[in-house]
Amino acid sequence: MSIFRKVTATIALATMLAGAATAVSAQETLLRSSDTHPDGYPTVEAVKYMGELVKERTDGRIGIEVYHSAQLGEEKDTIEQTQFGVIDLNRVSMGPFNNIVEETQVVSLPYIFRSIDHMHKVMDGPIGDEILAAFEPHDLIGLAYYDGGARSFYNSEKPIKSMDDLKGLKFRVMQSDIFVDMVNALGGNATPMPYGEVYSSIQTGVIEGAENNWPSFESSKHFEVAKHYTLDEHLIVPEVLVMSKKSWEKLSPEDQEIVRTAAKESVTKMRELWQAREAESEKMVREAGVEVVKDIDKQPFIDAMKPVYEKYVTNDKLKDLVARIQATE
Ligand code: BDP
Repeated sequence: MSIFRKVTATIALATMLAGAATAVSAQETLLRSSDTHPDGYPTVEAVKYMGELVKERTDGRIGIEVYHSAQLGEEKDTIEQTQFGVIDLNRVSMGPFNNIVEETQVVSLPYIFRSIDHMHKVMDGPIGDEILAAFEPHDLIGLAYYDGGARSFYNSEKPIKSMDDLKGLKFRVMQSDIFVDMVNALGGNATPMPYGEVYSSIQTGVIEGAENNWPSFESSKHFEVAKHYTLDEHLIVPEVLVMSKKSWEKLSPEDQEIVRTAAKESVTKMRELWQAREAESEKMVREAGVEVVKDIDKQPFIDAMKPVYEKYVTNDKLKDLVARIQATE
């Protein structure tokens, strides 16, 4: 987006929202929350649930309205809007934060987590808290982490049974340099682009594929145009719920506490919804005739990531984080 279009979009959005955290009545504050996913998706439902908790605990003074289905824009743009205070809350993958909050890079490294359990242990503990705190100098308050499963490659051309099969195929990645280098190191060609453009780009052959978890592969309908899915599980990237620091500072310390606690409590709900949705999405996608390659030797993929780690894990802070994540049992 050009600067001009971006500024125009920001003004348009600001006008549409008539100022974030609008005072609906003398007493009521409505926080606007953005999500790229459709209504009913676990992240959308979890933030709605958080909203119910907040409303109950503030006797209706504060509410949350979730703008799902990318109504407020694509992630990269909504992140900026959240930093500006035009959007109050935003549920996003950690990936698009990589070029803003350096610490998010470590949890976006391919194969950094050995399993979902390993990811939970790290993110639920002191390392997770440290990374949440790292958002604040960037005008954002990190509230809680949600699950994003494991991401794997899908494409329209052929089943991928080894790294060799990725050669020459063009894959869309989220807008972060790490993912570009990741795909290139595996022998494919990476094209960063907004999520909303992926379906038509595969359909028209601009790219051959992308990568994502079961629920996103299903809800985005990418499975209709990419019939080959290989469970190489190269990324387990947590998702994060952030609040605009500007909106946060408008709340009293008591209300901040209520919002933070409700966000943390919505995590359990999210994980339940996520597990159920993963199973449903897998069933739906398999029934639609997608060919799934499940048994793939991941070791060559893991080995190929060495240059990616070397390129991104450069300073002591990041080296220390990576070492501590790897040492977490
Ligand atoms: C999904 C994430 C979402 C990202 C999307 C993507 O939940 O935040 O926008 O992937 O690939 O899994 O862009």
